[in-house]
Amino acid sequence: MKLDLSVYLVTDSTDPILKGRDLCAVVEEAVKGGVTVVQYRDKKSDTGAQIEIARKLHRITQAHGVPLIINDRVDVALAVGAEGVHLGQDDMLISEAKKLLPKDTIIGISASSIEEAQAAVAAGADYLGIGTLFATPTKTNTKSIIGTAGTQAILDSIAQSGRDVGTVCIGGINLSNVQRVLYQSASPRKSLDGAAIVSAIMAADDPKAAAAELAKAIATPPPFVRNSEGPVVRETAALLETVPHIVQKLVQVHPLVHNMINFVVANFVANVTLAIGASPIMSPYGDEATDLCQFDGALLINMGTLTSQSPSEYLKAIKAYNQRGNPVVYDPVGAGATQIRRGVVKELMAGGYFDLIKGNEGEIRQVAGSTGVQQRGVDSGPSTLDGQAKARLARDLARREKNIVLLTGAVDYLSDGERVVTVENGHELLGQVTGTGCAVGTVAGCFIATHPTDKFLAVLSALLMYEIAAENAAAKDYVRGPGSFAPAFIDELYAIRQAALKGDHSWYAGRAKVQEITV
Ligand code: 3NM
Repeated sequence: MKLDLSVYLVTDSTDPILKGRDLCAVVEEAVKGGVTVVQYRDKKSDTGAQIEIARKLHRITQAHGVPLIINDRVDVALAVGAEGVHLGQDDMLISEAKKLLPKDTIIGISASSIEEAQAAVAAGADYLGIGTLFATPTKTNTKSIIGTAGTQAILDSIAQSGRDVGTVCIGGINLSNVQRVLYQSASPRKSLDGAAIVSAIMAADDPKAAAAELAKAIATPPPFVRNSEGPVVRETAALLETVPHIVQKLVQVHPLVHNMINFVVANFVANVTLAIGASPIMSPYGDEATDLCQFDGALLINMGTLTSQSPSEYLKAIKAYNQRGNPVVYDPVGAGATQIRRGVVKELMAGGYFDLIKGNEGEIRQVAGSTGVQQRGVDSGPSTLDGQAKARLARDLARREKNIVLLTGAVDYLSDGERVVTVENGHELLGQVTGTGCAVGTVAGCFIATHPTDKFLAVLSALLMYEIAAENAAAKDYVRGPGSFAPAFIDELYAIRQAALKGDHSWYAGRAKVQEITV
């Protein structure tokens, strides 16, 4: 029988989790709810008690055809005839355990790095418990928090071994993040087989219902993937031909965009949004997202004027939009400027899915995890990367996060993890008016909400409408500098919108300066 690791329950006998209930009763409920593996993990009971509990658990798991795995204790597994053992890096060596255990015993190993994972695979592990995924109060003495990016790197490295080894991830997994975790952790060559969960089942008031909900979620892709399934235009020439039609669609759809944006630019961004034919709402209050996401618009997170409250408000809103499957755009303003912002970037990246991450070179490097990025305020600072390196940065981040990345500058780099295009439209006066960079995130969000099945095309359309309007504004003879440029720019966005509404695409003819580049 093939080992089904999909809903892997790890037990915990401590009071905060068990809350006075009987361990075996909780596990039985969880198994009835759909748990596929039970690992008995008990760091406090004596050997005799562990054997007694394991025996009871085994009767329950056997009745439901689910394997029982014993954590750490090869002797306890032997005593009760459990189907497997799970060994940490400080436990008995796998080679020693194999000598003691019957031939078909399942052996799982904890791995937190590529080296540990590769060693476990080479030693013949049947499956790996990869983690710690996210920080969790259930186990605080963990080695390192590796996130979905670290998990993905481990999966990719063990895919090379060619051995068929099972994988689950562990740490901080619950109903609200499990689908995203499985989706974002997958490498092109290997995906996780399931999720190992303690508190989200063991501490639940109704462990059976919790297990059933998790089992259902694990078996289905996240809402933001289901909502964006559809045909994608791949050829650059075909993409460019489709752009004005997407602009026309936006004007007709009139999407709502919920901005959690900085106070410096809020007014300007709201006016830009109105000018393109969309509808803005500015709300920093995370709980409002529950209602606002029902309108099927986009959410924009722009951390330009971060406060101590903003990260938790952002996370509430991101969760609501992710659950509904509506687009979320992240503009990590000043990501590398302070220690606090660097921490918030990590927190938000671990806390939700972003359909688009948009930022300047310094910001994108920080989000990608480069060390030593020091931004001066919210400016990008001098560029340290050449064109190829920028293209690679955007592509690798998009590939890792399974989303779209837009790296802005005099030349913009747009990638979906496979393709990279450069966009050279726009005007230098854009750089002289505050809010023009932030508004790109909002406008892109409106376009993704309008055309979610092809987000790359949606963001490209946003960028071209925006930057061609800027060129048109700068060309007006009454525009003498940033002051007169700003209103002229809003007028030109409005002019394109009016043309698009009539199906007039002449604003676009021959204007796009877009090139696909090979990385
Ligand atoms: N092992 P929860 S994290 C038992 O990183 C365990 O190896 C971990 O608990 C590791 O699902 C962890 O409640 C606890 O977050 C996971």
